[in-house]
Amino acid sequence: MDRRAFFSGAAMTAVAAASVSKVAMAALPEPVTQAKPDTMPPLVPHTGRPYNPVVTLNGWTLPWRLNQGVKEFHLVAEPVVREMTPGFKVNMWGYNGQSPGPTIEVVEGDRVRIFVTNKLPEHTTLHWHGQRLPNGMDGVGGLNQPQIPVGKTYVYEFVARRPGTFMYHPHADEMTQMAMGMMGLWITHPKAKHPLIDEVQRDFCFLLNAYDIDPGSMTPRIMTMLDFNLWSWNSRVFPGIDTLNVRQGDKVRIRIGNLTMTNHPIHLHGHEFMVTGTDGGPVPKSARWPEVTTDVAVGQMRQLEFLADEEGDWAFHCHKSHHTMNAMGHNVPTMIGVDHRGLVDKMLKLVPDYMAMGERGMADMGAMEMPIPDNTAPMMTGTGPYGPLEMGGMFSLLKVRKDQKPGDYKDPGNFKQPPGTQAFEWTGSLPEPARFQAEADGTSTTPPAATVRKPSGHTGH
Ligand SMILES: [Cu+2]
Repeated sequence: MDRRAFFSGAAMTAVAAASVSKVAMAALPEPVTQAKPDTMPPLVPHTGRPYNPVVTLNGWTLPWRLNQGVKEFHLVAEPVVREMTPGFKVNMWGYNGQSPGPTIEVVEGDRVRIFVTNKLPEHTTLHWHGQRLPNGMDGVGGLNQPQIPVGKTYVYEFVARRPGTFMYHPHADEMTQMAMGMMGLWITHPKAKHPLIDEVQRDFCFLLNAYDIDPGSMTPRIMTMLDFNLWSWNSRVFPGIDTLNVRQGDKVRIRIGNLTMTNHPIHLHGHEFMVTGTDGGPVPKSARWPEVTTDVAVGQMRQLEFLADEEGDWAFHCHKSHHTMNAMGHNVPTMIGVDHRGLVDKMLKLVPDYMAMGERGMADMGAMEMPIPDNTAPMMTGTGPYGPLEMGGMFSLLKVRKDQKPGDYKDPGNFKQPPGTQAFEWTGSLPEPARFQAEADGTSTTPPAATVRKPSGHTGH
């Protein structure tokens, strides 16, 4: 085994496996793991109070066992390999086989016990973002509890006191552990009809996260503060993010938590939504207004709700244009308008692979899919029915279909626009451009430059 492979994974696995004995694990709820990056169907509750379960994009919900009225879960913090998009695998840290960890779903009033086993190469804790709980259960290592040493299992116990969308993440060496992908979602469903929580047909959730991974490498750089190059939803980038597939007329809820280092204005096409909740709880009806974009700031959760009444394939993405791209260099000069003629031949003598790029904009990149190192994602990629989408990162689709069956989350394929409802090429004559009429006639009503009186009493303009 070469040195690099030894340090990249094998050593960590060996340490972890040796340090948690089988006997110690036997009395705990069986740790369930999941390696597939697909969106798993909702986990319909088999015990306890019923509720309408959520669907975690490219994720899953952790099963529990009911032990004398207490819902018991078992999270295992461990190194994982996450496929961010087909062809691109990353060494991350996560829970139960994946980053993010599985979603935990409970009901308001549930007594909950979570076993947390540490199979990382360093200590960790778990913090339950947004929960009302006893101070000693809040999970800030060194403050509320000792750190969970390597190989040990700690138990957290509390009552899920208020309904809402929450998150979990370590509060121990946070910079490293969150940069490596340690996080998950927590949903507390209301125990009865709630005046501020509507019933919905589809309830999706995902976390916003970001990584800095050099093209061709497999492990995130953990010291990065600003210049991340992979902007992901549940540690997946477009085209690896599953689409949100709904039936026309469904009431849809999407819960989005942000555990990156910057804000993300999340934008939905074709519909307007209301923000019906935050990690502080449901928003009073009088404080809601319609939006098509809502900013999800760092450490926040936003819960969007809308009626999916327009058929089609609607883009759904972060509105920061650099967040809908995959790994790239940022030190490329803008070449728009630069005349490359003659330059290519000269450059080819010096640099055999030289390629002129960007003189007409960067759209050529979408179609070119230029050669890239193994194990990364093209900067602009994905193909739709009409050509390259020129997207990456935080981008997916809301697919609204008349014939999507209730409870069916399968991708219905591309939307076929009905005849006469799609933008088309104009082939008639084009009129000559004319100056704006008032300006051309000299009948402009623009007032003459104003005279400004300066404080000193002098006039100027
Ligand atoms: Cu963004």
